[in-house]
Amino acid sequence: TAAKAGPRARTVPAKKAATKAGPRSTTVPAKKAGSRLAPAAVAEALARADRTAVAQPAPGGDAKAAQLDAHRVAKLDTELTTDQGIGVEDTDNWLRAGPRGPALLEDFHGREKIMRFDHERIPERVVHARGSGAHGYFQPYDTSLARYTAARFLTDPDTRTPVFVRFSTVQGSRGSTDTPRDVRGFAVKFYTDHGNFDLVGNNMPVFFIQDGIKFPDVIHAVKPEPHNEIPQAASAHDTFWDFVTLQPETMHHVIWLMSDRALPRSFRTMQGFGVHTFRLVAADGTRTFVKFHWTPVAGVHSLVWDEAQKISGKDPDFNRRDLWDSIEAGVYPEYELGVQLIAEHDEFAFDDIDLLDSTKLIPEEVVPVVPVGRMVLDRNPDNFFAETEQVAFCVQNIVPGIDFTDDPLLQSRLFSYLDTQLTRLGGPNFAQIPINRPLAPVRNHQQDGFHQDDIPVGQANYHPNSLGGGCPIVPGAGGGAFVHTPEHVDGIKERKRSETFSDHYSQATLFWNSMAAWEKEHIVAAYRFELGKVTHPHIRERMVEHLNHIDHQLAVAVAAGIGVASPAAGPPNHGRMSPALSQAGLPGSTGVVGRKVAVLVADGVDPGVETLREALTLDGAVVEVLGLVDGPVTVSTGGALPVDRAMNTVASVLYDAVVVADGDAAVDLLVNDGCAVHFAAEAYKHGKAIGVLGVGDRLVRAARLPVHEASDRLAGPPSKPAAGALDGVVFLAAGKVADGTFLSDLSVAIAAHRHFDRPVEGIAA
Ligand code: HDE
Repeated sequence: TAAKAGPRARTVPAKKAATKAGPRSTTVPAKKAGSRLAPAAVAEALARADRTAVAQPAPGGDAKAAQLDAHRVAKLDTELTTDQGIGVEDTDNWLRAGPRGPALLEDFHGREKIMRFDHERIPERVVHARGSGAHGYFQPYDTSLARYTAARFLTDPDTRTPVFVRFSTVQGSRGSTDTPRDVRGFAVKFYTDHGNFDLVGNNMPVFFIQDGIKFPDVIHAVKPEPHNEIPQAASAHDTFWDFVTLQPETMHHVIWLMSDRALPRSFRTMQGFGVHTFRLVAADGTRTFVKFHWTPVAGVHSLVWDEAQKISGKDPDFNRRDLWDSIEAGVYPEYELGVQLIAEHDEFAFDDIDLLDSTKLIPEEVVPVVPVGRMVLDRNPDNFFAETEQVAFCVQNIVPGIDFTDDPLLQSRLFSYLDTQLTRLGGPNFAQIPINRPLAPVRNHQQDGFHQDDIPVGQANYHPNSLGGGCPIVPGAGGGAFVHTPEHVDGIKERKRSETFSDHYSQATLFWNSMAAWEKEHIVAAYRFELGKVTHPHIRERMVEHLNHIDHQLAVAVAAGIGVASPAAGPPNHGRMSPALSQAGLPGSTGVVGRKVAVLVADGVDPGVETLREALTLDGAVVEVLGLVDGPVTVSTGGALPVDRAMNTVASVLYDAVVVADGDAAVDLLVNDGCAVHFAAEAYKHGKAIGVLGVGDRLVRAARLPVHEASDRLAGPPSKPAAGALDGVVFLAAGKVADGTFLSDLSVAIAAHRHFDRPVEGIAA
């Protein structure tokens, strides 16, 4: 439609655009096409050129996909050219004087090829350098938010707004691992009809600092230390803990960082938060404070720390691969957007929370999260650099119906994100990069600069003008323009923080109190691990003092692990809880969809394993059969079973559950293989569901897992009804078929994600 016309339509009238053959005319020159291209390719190139005129929604796609279409370059059926469209005779040999002679400067193709290679890198993001992106859409459920906001993309259930989302870690470099203990970025670019709205959030609802002026300090402290650039993708080092212990406002975010929230199992299984308080603005001007929440449909699930560290070696692309594979498999990551709404007159209704303080959250039990709509990620990018690397999220990108608040952290971000793109993307025209282009028309007198990709036509490049018909006309408030909400501002110019920002412990205590027993154990272990890497004793001691202000038991437990004297009783714990903060209390996954199951087999395997594989696959699980080596294994009844991978190329940490196959000969082989025994033991130690078929039980024994009265169980019912009663280990008696009760028990055990109640002391894995 005209409203969704691509940006080129604005500068080049549609009729002309077709003859100009669009941006790709350099790689697919229409004139020369006859000599170089197959007829189908020519037709395709011309059709693509046409599409540059007006972006049409692609079949089954969306308006953004159609806009990007104009920039896609297919190489199939084409011939090699230089950047100037000149055909290349030979790309394997530099032009030289004789086969053994010196290289000639004249080789324009050779020089261009090397020059382009030399300049492939751009600066990585100073934070959130490591990330993965995906396309999708957002759609509101109904019109219920219309009372609060004029933003149609939030209130019109018939409007599907294209989005691009980038998930990231914070500390590590672009090539670092996916699974450090770290905050995750959750940045969403909505390509709305009224321009781009960027909700640049994190997977934790609070932030380390209250004022943006401290951002360089907290980031310098957490990043690799300046003298030796160690450690990569880790907060477990002196400078981080030195800083946070001297800046107690960090304490709330730090306890989130020590929780399993810092180790998401998947980008599909983590929450997202806008963190700051924003405003919704209704058509009649009414303003309402709002906090944005994303809740994953697949449940909120994490890894455990031992596992996360091992994954960093076994598959540093663990989360990236999971996102990519899920989308390719059609298991689309999905999130519900929810809002907490606070009437403007209630700004000061919370005794202990200043809405402008980003180190505080509003408990969901106090202000409920109202569901607004859903976001589905259904398309992988075509090119990592062009899209995921070049996407420029800017907190300042806001659309009518939403507005900022005076949160001092938010206010600094309004400057930083625009500013950082200048260096990162090489100039002020980064909004013209295809992934950043809004779908809404862009018309103004901004001009020139590096990488100007548009050709503005006309004489008048100033406002007001008469030579250009007064255009572009300023639409004003009535014309759908963004209007800053009028607000009375009065204050003394001073560098001062509000007194209402001074409580740094009570919400850290709230978080701690709300945790399940296993979550508390993981938090204590995380503090011990991180502080155990801190070489200066006085920093460890300072941290124990802070913990004592959060909870005395917590401080005592951490102190005992890091060689610090147990502190005397601290201030009393206020005893309040917010159950919504506990992952244990959040909805989990409802089935096995997208869950990765490893099936351990060897020669002589019982054929029953095939039934199980089919049933789990049918339910949406990703089942991989692992042999001791690659290649099919023999089946006890004759024939062969294909193997997906050799066990030593993967590890239990890359799966959500393990099944041990039945078959005397096969289990003998597995029991004698250290890799297989370790596989089962490690999966058990990490709390994962384990399915044991028939004599596969012998592997569980070899791994010395404390689940044995197993043989007694086998003498009794083939498999107990409640998986929980077995701590997530589900047995099938020999000779029985792996369906019915066994299948449903195993599925329940897998969907439960982890079984942390089982005893794991002494498991060697
Ligand atoms: Fe960022 N942050 N940030 N941040 N941030 C950046 O912008 C900054 C903060 C967040 O996938 C940078 O384009 C300041 C809070 C995400 O591309 C930079 C302050 C939250 C991403 C920047 C903060 C975030 C960034 C680096 C304190 C959660 C990755 C590259 C005032 C609500 C976006 C870039 C992507 C990236 C500055 C604090 C989230 C330097 C100054 C709070 C998800 O501009």
